[in-house]
Amino acid sequence: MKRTTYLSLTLLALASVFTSCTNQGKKSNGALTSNAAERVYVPPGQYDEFYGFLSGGFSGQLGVYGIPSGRLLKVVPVFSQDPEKAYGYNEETKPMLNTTHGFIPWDDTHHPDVSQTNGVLDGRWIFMNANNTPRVARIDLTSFETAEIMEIPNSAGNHNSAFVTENTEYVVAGTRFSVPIPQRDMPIKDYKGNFKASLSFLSVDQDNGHMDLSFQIRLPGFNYDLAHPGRDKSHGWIFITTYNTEEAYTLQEVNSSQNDKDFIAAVNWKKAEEYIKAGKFTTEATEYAHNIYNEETHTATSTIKKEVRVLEASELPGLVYFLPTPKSPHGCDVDPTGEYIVGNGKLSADLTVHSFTKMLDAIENKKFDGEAYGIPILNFEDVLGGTVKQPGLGPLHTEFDDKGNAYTTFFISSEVVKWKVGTWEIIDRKPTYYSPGHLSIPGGNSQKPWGKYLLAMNKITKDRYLPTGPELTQSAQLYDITGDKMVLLSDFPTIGEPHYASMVPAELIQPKSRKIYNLEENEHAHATTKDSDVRIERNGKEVHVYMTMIRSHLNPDNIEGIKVGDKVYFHLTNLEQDFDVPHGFAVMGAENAELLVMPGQTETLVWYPKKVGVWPFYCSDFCSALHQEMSGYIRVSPEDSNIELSWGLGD
Ligand code: K7E
Ligand code: CUA
Repeated sequence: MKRTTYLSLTLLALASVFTSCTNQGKKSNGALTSNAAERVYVPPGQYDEFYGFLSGGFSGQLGVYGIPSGRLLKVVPVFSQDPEKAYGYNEETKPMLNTTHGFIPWDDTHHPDVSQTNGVLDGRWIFMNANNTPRVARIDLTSFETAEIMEIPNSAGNHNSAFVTENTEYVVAGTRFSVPIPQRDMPIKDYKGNFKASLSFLSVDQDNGHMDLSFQIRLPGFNYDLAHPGRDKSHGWIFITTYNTEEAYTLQEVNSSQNDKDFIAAVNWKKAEEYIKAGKFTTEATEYAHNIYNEETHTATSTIKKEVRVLEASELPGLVYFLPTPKSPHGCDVDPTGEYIVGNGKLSADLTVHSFTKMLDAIENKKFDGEAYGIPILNFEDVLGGTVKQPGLGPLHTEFDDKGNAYTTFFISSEVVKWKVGTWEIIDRKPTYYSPGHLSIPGGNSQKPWGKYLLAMNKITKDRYLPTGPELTQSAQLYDITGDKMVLLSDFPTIGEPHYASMVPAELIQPKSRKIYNLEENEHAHATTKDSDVRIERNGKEVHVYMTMIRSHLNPDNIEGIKVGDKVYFHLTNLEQDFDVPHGFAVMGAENAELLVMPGQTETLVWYPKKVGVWPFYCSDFCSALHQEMSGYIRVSPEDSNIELSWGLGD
């Protein structure tokens, strides 16, 4: 009792310190209330209410945070190598990073999106885009591991990605840059009419999550920025912002901002399915990698696929329509009812909201205002659902709560603005520190938002954190949105640059979280599931060490007969069948990474002995009281020595 009182007093004191610091000289903001600290405080030993999945931007990874505390729980390696977990370094996961450009160990990732059932987040998988070398990843939310990566052909700058339809029928991925398709050597100045864009539909197997590139839609050579699928009444459509409808290829900051309106492309993917069924596609030769991690073999494979089905938008009526939208729109967001499509025109004074019902009517009654490359442009006035007047400067993204409100970030005026869907009136505005990109509400891009928290992800954080040299951390800010007015609760630093985030109630994921890999189900080609199978095999200069790990020894722990110039494969199997007992493996002079082997799992590290000597190896994860004893020696002899292979554990 006494302790509780002391604690809350401390928190109150802390909170008031925060308040006075943050609001220095700008008291009127009043964003941070006195009990903010309590509202984000998760006491030791207790769990957060939500998982927050924040893209790592140029780190290529996915950050997993507890919300509301902002505590970092895990960095899931996705598109970048990670020496902490040996992802992309061990033999098993290297194929995950294979592409038709070779092994690509880095990317830039922006948009995580959680799988849905009936328009509601279901917590099975999370999909995420690689911007630079176009790919889409699927992360399994039982293991929190990257389970699959699909390269996207005929795409360049896979920014407009990865967006999940209402029953996870498809993950949709659009190109940002238009390019020659197929790629060829041609003058850049011949861009107009010759460069093209692709919108890819990856179907998802509902049993195992496996993706398949079902088809692509070929579109005019604009830039396609962001998208959201329709939901409920607009299910079957996807809406995509375009910019650079000028088709400029140089000094884009000027030349792509000429047109008063660009477009939101409304794509009818149910219609696309009909066209596919009716055989209205062409099968084009191309190349893309499809990489899958198998949980039984603990090993990934990479397969190069060779063709894709293509639907030509300009030749297939009813497939695509353009909704004029001012002015270089960035975010494209659909409200929970599926009726309203919000276009966030970066250079526009107002927010433009299109009506899905009006759009259908305009299509039906051919209320067109010309066409672009054979695609009808709908009449602006006839599809306009409403306008939010002068809400702020530089709108980027919008999300929704469960009470009919929308929240939009403004990059230039550095704020989140809350407005009412349908009446378009502004209800509240709160500053962010500073320059937010995306914002996220749990389920805020689905039919069912959990309108409790809003997370704004900020690009600039000068003066918010202790300086760390020229590079400052990027940051997320959490707001309580249960009341009429938003309440700023906390700041927390993030890995890389968070663009979008998906937040999911913990109860949808926590009960299904994997604890171990069953040793009996370990189908790894080089698994050693019992100590009697421990051995070393030489095949010319290749040496395979079949080693086990259990508290607190590595078996074998003495190895002799290795020679300079050998290629040594350490195949490590963790024999533990207990939650939270990984073992690590490190050997002196390793060029790659340590291994971090989960209970029941097998992983392989390749080691090139270059120097004669006796070199230690050890477990790199503090696993027990005798962790420091979990080690051994490997003797390396000259290349021409004739010392026999031998190994052992104890005498
Ligand atoms: Cu606005 Cu890449 Cu979604 Cu960043 S994007 S902010
Ligand atoms: Cu095993 Cu430390």
